[in-house]
Amino acid sequence: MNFYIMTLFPDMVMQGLTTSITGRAMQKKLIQIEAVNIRDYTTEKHGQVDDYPYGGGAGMVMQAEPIYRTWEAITGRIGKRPRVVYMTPQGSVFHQGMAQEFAKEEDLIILCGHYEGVDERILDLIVTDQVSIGDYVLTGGELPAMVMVDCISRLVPGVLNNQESAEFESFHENLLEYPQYTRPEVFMGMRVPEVLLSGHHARIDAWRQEQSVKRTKERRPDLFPGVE
Ligand code: 6GU
Repeated sequence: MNFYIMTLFPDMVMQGLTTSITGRAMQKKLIQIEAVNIRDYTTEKHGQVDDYPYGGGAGMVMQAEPIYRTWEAITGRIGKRPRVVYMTPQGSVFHQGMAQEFAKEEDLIILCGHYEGVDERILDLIVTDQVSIGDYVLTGGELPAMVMVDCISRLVPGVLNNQESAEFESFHENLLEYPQYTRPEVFMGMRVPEVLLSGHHARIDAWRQEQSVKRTKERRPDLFPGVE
C-alpha cells in the first residue's frame, strides 16, 4: 500500500514512521510512505504557503494553490486519483472500522493542515474524506496522519509477524486486553494471579475472558452496547 502525505513538515512524519514496525514494513516494501513538502510547490518568492483569512479573524489559512499543485504532482506521477484524506478536528472521528476500510485502498493521499486550516476550496476540489483522531486540539495534522498510517499499515498482510498478529487476535470482539504478567512470580510482595501458574489452559482462558469483560465494563462501557 502506498501513502502520500502532503505536509509542511515531511521530516517529522518520516522520522516517526521509519521507526519500528512501519519502518520495517517499508524496508520489506509492504508499504511505501512518501512525505511531500507542500512548500516545494509554492509559486510565491519567499516560499509562502499561508495568508490572512478573508473577513478577518485570528491566525493564518493555508492557501489553495500550493496544496493543489502538490496534489497535481502526486496524481500526475502515479497516474491515479486515490482518496484524499484531510486531517482535521472537524472530521469524522477515526476508529478501527475506518482503518479497515482505508486498508482496502492501494493508494492513499493524506493532507496535513496547519494554522487555522486550509482554504475551503481545496476541500471542495480534491478532498474525499475528513478525519479527526479525537476530541482535542493539536497544532497540526502530522501526528494524526502518523496515527492513521500506523493503524492502517498494521492491517496490511505481512506487516505484523506471527507474534504481533497473535497479540492483535487478543484484542478482538471489542473487548479490552486482559492483564498480563511476566517473571518474577513475586514483585514487591505482589504475586502473579495463581490461575496463570496453574497450567490449566481452559481455566486460564476463562479467567482472561472474565477479566476482559470486567475491564471493558468498568473502563469503556461505551464499547458494551448491551450493558446498562
Ligand atoms: Cl486530525 N488535527 C488537529 N489539528 N487536531 C486534531 C486532529 C486533527 N484530531 C484531533 N485533534
